[in-house]
Amino acid sequence: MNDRLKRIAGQFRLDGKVKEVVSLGEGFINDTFIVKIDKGKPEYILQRKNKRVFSPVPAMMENIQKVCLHIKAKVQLSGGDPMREAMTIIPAMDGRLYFVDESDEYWAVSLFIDDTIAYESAETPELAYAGGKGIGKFQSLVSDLKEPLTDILPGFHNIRIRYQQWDKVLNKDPLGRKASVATETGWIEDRREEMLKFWKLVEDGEIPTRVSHNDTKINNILFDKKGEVLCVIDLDTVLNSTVLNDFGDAIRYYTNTGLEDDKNLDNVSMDIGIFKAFARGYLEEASSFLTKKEIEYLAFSARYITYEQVLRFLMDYIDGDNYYKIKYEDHNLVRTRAQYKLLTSMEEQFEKMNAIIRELASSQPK
Ligand code: GN1
Ligand code: MG
Repeated sequence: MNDRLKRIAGQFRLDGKVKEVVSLGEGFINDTFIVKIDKGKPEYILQRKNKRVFSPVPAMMENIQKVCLHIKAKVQLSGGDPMREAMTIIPAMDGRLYFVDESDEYWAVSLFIDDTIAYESAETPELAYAGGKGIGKFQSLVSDLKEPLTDILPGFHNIRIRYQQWDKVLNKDPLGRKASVATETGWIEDRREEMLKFWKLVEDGEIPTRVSHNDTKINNILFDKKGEVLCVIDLDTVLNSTVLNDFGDAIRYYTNTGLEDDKNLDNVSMDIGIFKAFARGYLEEASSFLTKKEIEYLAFSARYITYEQVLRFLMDYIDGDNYYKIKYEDHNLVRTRAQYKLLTSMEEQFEKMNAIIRELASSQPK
């Protein structure tokens, strides 16, 4: 395997000869490696892109490149370091942004940004505040990127399309698991109407469509040693959608007092202090371009994305675990229940969340 990985890494325009390829991280979708070269630095990130999820991969790489070049140009203008504050995609020998191997698998390489910290959870309000600023700044940097991105993930955070997938999977019930998850299925059905009502605002343009990241968990951000956000990474899901997805997904991840797949549901709840800290950082950067409607729905977006995540995990469980990597048989069901617990905690604290957003938004300079 390692020789194969070294051979694949060697297909890219690296600044040296490949010495070693080491596995990295725990992504649910792609496989990620670090590439070391003989003279030491720089190092590179090599990823096998999941072509079942991202289709077509070349269009995804074009999207990523557009976003990276746009950010680099702006960082340069403001006197920052474009090699550290934006991702750098390394092309293959033939100039393409990806390489297809003999098994028809897609690979891509980017520069590894060193001297940074990636966190798995937001343990302190300070970190959540910095993360909020980072996501707000990212959105503000791409807010004037006018070229449309290709929709390589139709319906990614679009609940209307999710329901189509859901209805199909439930009808098919390939492993006969549906009967055993009637309670969990009820959680989804009970909220169908309110979720569609929210999504209609996006469909009708009352909530605008902008460039958004769509996968804002904390480990998709690199922090510098001072604790500030240096660079937002994992751009596979950059799309034209609502930026509320980014806020909501970050809240889902940052505020969880337990794990995404916690077996002990007592561990899982939404930490309102972390919510407030993230929202404060976010609004400091984003309130200048957000509309009133977007601000009004910020708190709800956390419920929306968490709900969608419950649906996605449960749908994958019923479908026979085809989408998310799992570590044990019921993993997707455990994830479903843990995310549902988080959702109910958000529902219970919803009035407080809205009050915090109103207070923070009203104290921002206009
Ligand atoms: C996936 O690949 P990763 O781990 O960053 C997923 C997200 C989910 C997340 C659940 C393309 O993200 O949408 O929220 O798992 N990415 C894709 O933790 O489906
Ligand atoms: Mg990731």
